[in-house]
Order: sequence, then structure tokens, then C-alpha cells
Amino acid sequence: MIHTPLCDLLGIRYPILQGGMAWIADASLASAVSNAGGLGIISAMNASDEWLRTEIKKARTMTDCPFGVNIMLKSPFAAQVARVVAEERIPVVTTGAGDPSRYMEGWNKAGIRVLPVVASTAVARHVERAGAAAVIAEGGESGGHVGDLTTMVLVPQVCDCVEIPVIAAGGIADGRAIAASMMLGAVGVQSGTRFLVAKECTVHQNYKKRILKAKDIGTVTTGKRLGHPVRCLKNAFSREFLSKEYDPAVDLEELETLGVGALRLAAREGDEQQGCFMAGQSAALVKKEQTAEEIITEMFTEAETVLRGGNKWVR
Ligand code: TUI
Repeated sequence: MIHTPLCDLLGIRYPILQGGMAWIADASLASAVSNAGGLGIISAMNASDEWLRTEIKKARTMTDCPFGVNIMLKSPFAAQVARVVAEERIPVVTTGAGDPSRYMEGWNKAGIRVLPVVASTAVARHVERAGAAAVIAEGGESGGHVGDLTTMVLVPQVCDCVEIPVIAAGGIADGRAIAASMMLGAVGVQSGTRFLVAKECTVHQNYKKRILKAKDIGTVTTGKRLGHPVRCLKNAFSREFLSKEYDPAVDLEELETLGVGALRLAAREGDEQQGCFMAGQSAALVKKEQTAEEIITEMFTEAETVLRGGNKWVR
């Protein structure tokens, strides 16, 4: 059994969080992950505060275990959903794509544990001062909006610069990566891509199929020119986006328009041509559709084996 301070902080059996994937992470996936002993997360990004309230209520009928909400700070609904999580007494909030400090006093007063996703040491230190309970250090191997640094170099540096617990994210799809994260100083992990193919994940079947077929070099990052790089699977959409991105005749506004709605098209319609299939580099390590429980127990059984054999080269 693997037990870390993160289990006690969040009241969970296994120190694993499910990534807050927009248009994908709903009550079905979050409750399945929480029932399996991890921390399930509902993504607030999809729609308005009303959608989130409904999804929270639904999840409460599906699990008695704690679950969290992810707030994408660039979302037009960020301020509204920031209120909803406090009113609904959500125990854990993860944030992404920005600085959550303006909401943190209110969330802390409401008893919410705030776990910001950070991609640099500067932001990690900043959110610690603002009252974060832990930080999620996410390397650029992850899917969706990504920072520059890899998990391998980001996690130990974040561990060195904050006192609060550190959770590793980016590239974590099996037990070896959990064990490695712990060797880097993390007390838990967050996985998104592996949970995309959970049986309880309601994403379109074409999305799951694409993840299962992905090769090691199957992802690219689009949107660097726009200042928000996004890692997604290679397909017609990403090829067109990249060709326009490097075409000086295409202005920023046109480029921005090209991406609007593309994640929804992939996740809900399964549009293999026009959809943006956000996924981490670990997609190539994801081999089969399994229940959330099978995913978590398999990952931690493997992590335990790897950690037990961790001293095999030590003389
Ligand atoms: O946020 C994510 N992953 C995401 S958000 C998203 S929705 C989206 N769609 C299109 C364009 C942009 C976003 C899809 N996937 N991961 C967490 C994450 N946070 N990655 C990087 C960061 C981050 C970056 C800068 C966190 C803080 C930060 O602070 C500096 C600043 O500029 O505020």
C-alpha cells in the first residue's frame, strides 16, 4: 500500500488526482475516480455555473467520497464558478491556465483546499504565499494548455522552493511514473490522459480510439504564437492549425478563431477531422479501456513493485 500526506490532506485512499479535462471530466468520470479511491475532478470549463451545479448534484448521487472541481482561469465563467464551488462546499479546487490568487482568500474562508496547477517555480512560490494547500507541478508532456518545462526538471525544482506538498503531473500514465514522481519529491500525482479511456469517461468513442492508437510522437503543440500552447494529437485540425500558425499572412485573430469550439467537436462529436484532440505525450502508454478502479489499482500495484525494487543498483 502506498500512503502519503496527500491521502490525509484530501481524505483519499490513493494519492492520485484525475485531471480536470474540459468537455470531458463530468460527474460520471469524477464519481468513478473518487469511488476507486482517487480524487475525481469535475471540469467547470464546459459551460455556465448552472451546468456545474447540476453536475455537482449528479456526482453527489453517485459517490459519498470527496471530489473536486477544476477551474480554468481563462474561462469567461471563472468568476461565476468560483462562487459556485464555495456555495456548494466543494472540498478541493484545482486551477489551471493562470494565477488563482484573487479567488484564494474567499475559497480558503469557505474551507476549500486550493491546489493550483503551476508550470514554473515563480508561480508555485506565489500561490503558496496566497494560501494554496498544495501545488500541482505540471510538465509540458501533459495534454491541453502546457508550460515549457518537463516534469523531470519542474517537479524537483518546485519541491525545493515550497513547503507545501507537491503533486506531479504531465506524462504520468503508469506505476513507473508514479514511482519516479515520488523519487523527485512529489507526494502524489495527477493523470488526465489515462483516465480519458476509463469506461466511465463519457468522451466520444472516437476520442478513446485515437488515444489508444497514439504513437510516441503522436502529439504536437499548437498555439505557441498565440501565447497559449496546446498539446493535442496530430490530425487534420492540428496540421492545418500549424500551417496557419507559421504563415505570416494569417493574423492572430484568424488563428484564434480557428481553435474555437474544436475541443468540443472532438470530445462530444468525435469529429476526427476538425476536432482538437487534447492529449498528453503519455497517450502512447495507454493501451486499453478499463474502469477507473482497474486503472488506479493497476497503476498503484505497479508503483509499489517499482518502489520496492528501487534500491537494486545500490551497493
Ligand atoms: O490548464 C491546463 N490545461 C488546459 S486548460 C485548457 S482550455 C484551453 N483551451 C484553449 C487554449 C487555452 C486553454 C486545456 N488544457 N493545465 C494547467 C496549466 N496551467 N498548464 C499551464 C498552466 C499555467 C500557466 C501559467 C499556470 C499558471 C500560469 O501562471 C502564469 C500566468 O501567466 O498566469
